[in-house]
Formats: sequence, structure tokens, C-alpha cells
Amino acid sequence: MAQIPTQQLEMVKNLRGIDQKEYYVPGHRTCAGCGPALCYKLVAKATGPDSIFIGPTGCMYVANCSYMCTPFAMPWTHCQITNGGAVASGIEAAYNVLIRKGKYKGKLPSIVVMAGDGGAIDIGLQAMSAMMYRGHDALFIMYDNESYANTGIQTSPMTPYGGKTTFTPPGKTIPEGKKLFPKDAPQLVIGGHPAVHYVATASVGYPVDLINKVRKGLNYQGPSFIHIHCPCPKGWLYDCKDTIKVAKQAVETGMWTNYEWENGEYTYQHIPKAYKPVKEYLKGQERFNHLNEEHIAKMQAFITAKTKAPGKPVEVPVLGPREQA
Ligand SMILES: Cc1ncc(C[n+]2csc(CCOP(=O)(O)OP(=O)(O)O)c2C)c(N)n1
Ligand code: SF4
Repeated sequence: MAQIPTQQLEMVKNLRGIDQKEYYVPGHRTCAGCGPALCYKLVAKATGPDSIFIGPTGCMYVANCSYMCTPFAMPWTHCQITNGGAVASGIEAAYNVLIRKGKYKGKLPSIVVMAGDGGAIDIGLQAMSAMMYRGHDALFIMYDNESYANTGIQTSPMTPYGGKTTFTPPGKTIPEGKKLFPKDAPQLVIGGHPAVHYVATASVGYPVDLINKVRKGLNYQGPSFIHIHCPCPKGWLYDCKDTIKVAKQAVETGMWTNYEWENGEYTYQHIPKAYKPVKEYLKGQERFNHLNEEHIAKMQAFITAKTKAPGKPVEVPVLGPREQA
């Protein structure tokens, strides 16, 4: 069968090399300092105009759109929180048919799902996994604000251990709030989907790296997955001017690692010479204010183990739903 023509996007060296044109324009209603909004702006700059974005329900749909008004200056569609992967699959399959039959003369557009952690790795997991399994040529991005933010900052599987959310309030019975450690989303994708050749993590604190990873993911034929760390001032309870500071602190303390996985090989970016204590990261966010020294030590032990082999599986303390920490 004839090869479907696809785009090859160029890598950039610095911010001056990035398109000045905006495809995610001002006027939306996200909170000041919103990490996911910054993420959208950077991803849209990376993909350029020949793109189709798919937006599962979440802050990046609800806070962005009102009747007849969206900030997306490129083709964009809303989908259900559950089915981002299915809608992307359908769009890619349709373009494939149109191109093969000569009814569409252009190259395959960049097809990008922008899902929150809920819409990607929890409630949207089945459709995302099916897209990866079938091998559709699309990029699935999980913008991770570590909660179901849009409906009132409820816990998600990406909420860190010890995080206070409306569903994990610290109290007498469960003093640390969230008892469980988060899911490893990239591992889920890598481990179960042989059609995937590119998986990466990125952070809004490192925009050039983020843009190049989006382009690399799209340049690979087949499905790719990028997990992007996106601080959320409303949910994490820090001053909205500090979003980039919080993003960088996560990398400096090992709470977040930027890496790429390409056909089984890991490469790492922005690894500090020595990690700062996780306490530095925790103390800047009110959602962790209730943690005592024992909780912080538990968190530090988890991060120390993770930073020995970032991106690879690590044993975590697993509790049943009714067990005490
Ligand atoms: C099937 C279904 N269940 C629940 C909801 C309610 N809902 C809308 S947005 C949302 C939160 C989405 O969280 P996430 O995907 O992490 O994105 P965020 O809001 O954090 O950006 C929920 C639970 C829904 N729209 N559909
Ligand atoms: S709640 Fe968080 S993710 Fe949602 S708009 Fe506000 S800052 Fe952005």
C-alpha cells in the first residue's frame, strides 16, 4: 500500500527559533498562571497550523470555551472526557482513506489529543490505549495538573502521595490526605503497546524541550505519548506568579524528570548535579502543608528510589483501599 504523506517538523534551538504566531490566542478564562494553558500555547506553536486538536472535557475545554467562542486558532474539536483516543483514531483513519483515494491532496495533518490526567490515564484510558494498540498516527498528550481540576480539584491517579484535594482531605483518620503514590503513565503506554515508538515527559518550565518533543512525537509515524507536567495554582495552592518556579523546583528535587523513550532507549534531560530535598518543593504548595516529618520522609524515599532509574518501574508501598498508611 502506498505510503501516506506526512509532515516533518523541524527542531528548534532556542525560543527565538519558535513561530511568533499564536494558535492558542488570549481571551480564554483559565486561572492566572494556569500551567495547562501555557502548555496548550506551546504545543500549538510546536504543531503549527496544519493540525487538528481534540479536547476531552476538562479545564482545557470548559475554561477555554463559551458559546461560539474558543481560543483555538486551528481546527479543534471537543470530545467526551472518555473518548479522546477514539476520536483521534477516527480522524486519522478518515484522512488515510481520503488521501489514499486521492480526495485529499495535502499531507496528513498533525492529530493531537490534549487530555488532562483524568481524560488520559484514568477515565479516558481505554480509548487512549486502543488508539495506541491499533497504531494510529496521532500524538496523545496528557497535560498533567495532578487532579480532576475542572470539577473542583478532585483526586486523580496522578495526584501525588500526600496531596490535599476535595476527595482526599487530610483529617484524623488519614492525616496525609492522599495515601497512594501516583500511576506511572508513560510505563503504562510503553509496557502495553508495541506500536508505540516514542514516549516522552516534558514540563512547561522547559519550553524549548517541550516544543521539540511534540515535534519529534509527531514526526514518528504511528502513535506517540507525551506526559507534560503542568502546575495548577488553583489546585496546588501556590501564588499564580510562581508556575514556572514550581515547575523547575519539581525537576530540581526529582519530583519530575524530563526524559525520552525511543524504541526502548531512554535519554534524560535537565538532570541536576545533586537533587535538592523534596521538602523544598512541598513547602511552596499549600496542598502539602499538613504533611508531618514522617510523611515527608516517605515521599523522599519514593523520590530517591525513582531518581535512581527515572522512567523505569519502581516498587512503591501499595495499600488496599481500607488499609491505614
Ligand atoms: C463520563 C463523565 N464523567 C464525569 C464528567 C465530569 N467531568 C467533567 S471535566 C472533569 C474533570 C477532568 O479532569 P482532567 O481530565 O484531569 O482535566 P482537568 O479538568 O484537570 O483539566 C470531570 C470529572 C464528564 N464530563 N463525563
Ligand atoms: S483550575 Fe488549574 S488547570 Fe484549571 S484553569 Fe485553573 S489553573 Fe488552569
